[in-house]
Amino acid sequence: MSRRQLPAPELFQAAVNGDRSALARLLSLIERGDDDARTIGRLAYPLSGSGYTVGLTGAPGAGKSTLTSSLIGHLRAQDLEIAVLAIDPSSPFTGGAILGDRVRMQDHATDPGVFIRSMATRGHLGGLSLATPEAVRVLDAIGRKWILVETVGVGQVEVEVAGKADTTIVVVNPGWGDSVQANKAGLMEIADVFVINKADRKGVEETSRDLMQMLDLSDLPHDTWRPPIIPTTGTTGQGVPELWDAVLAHREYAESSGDLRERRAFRLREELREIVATRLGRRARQICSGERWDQLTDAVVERSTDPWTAADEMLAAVDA
Ligand SMILES: Nc1nc2c(ncn2[C@@H]2O[C@H](COP(=O)(O)OP(=O)(O)O)[C@@H](O)[C@H]2O)c(=O)[nH]1
Ligand SMILES: [Mg+2]
Repeated sequence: MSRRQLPAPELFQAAVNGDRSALARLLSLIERGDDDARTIGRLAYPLSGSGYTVGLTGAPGAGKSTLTSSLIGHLRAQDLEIAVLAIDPSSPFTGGAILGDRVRMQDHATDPGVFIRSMATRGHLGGLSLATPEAVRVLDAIGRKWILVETVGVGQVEVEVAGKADTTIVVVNPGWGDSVQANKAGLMEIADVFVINKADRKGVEETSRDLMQMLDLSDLPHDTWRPPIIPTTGTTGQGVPELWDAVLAHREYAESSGDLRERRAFRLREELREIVATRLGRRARQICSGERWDQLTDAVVERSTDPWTAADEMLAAVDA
């Protein structure tokens, strides 16, 4: 049997044993989101929990992929094994942006200590918010201690996906104050660490001041953790060690304050709610078709019943 046809549990075992192509296949199944994804989710959950996720988010072109690549270099120099997920909700699998990321990350392509994967879910954002934590969990379950997740922080849903990391880095550029591409309020809310990337350009100090002002004005509980602001130049790696130190400091804070445990619990509750909602949605689509459905809609159209009574009847069949 070729690997392509291996059942999900065998693929999972192969991935746990270090088979990278099995891992890639698992992530494709998760992306697809059908029964296999659920099987994988059940297998991965008990083995997960020791990995730590670091999210990088920000407007397109802010330099997230470039920074990620620099971070990989920094972490590999310390012999840390990492996985990188690049999430792009808008690009199809072979899209230009993803290809660009692959090319940029090619330096690390042959390093067994690094696993890089782009994910997209064909414009279905609900799917993405379920697929992302599941993919992270698989990488965690196979033993990656650091999982970097790059997401484009443009709209509300994307920012929500981005905010699901243990530590979230928000990447901005000098002059961010003038840009309208990013969901600024949302990004402010999820930032644990700010990066002003492209610090080789002018305007770093103004942007830093703007950010500090925004932090001062926001009513977030920054008395416990105030996001540091780190200038970086992704293309040269300048500032990357400082960025990583800030991530480590946030991790330490999150672990010792109980914030991490609280965040993870909150995330799991949200995820569970979403799983239930997704399943109910699917069930709703199933029952809103077929013979009984046709009869009831006809009855409503002919005014022999009203929509509310008809809905009660449909739902009675589900509850039973
Ligand atoms: N001048 C300058 N350009 C950068 C820097 N970091 C990234 N870039 C460039 O900005 C462009 C977008 O970078 P990319 O990493 O693809 O951004 P992403 O869309 O946020 O992932 C690329 O052409 C990079 O080479 C930097 O620190 N300084
Ligand atoms: Mg990118």
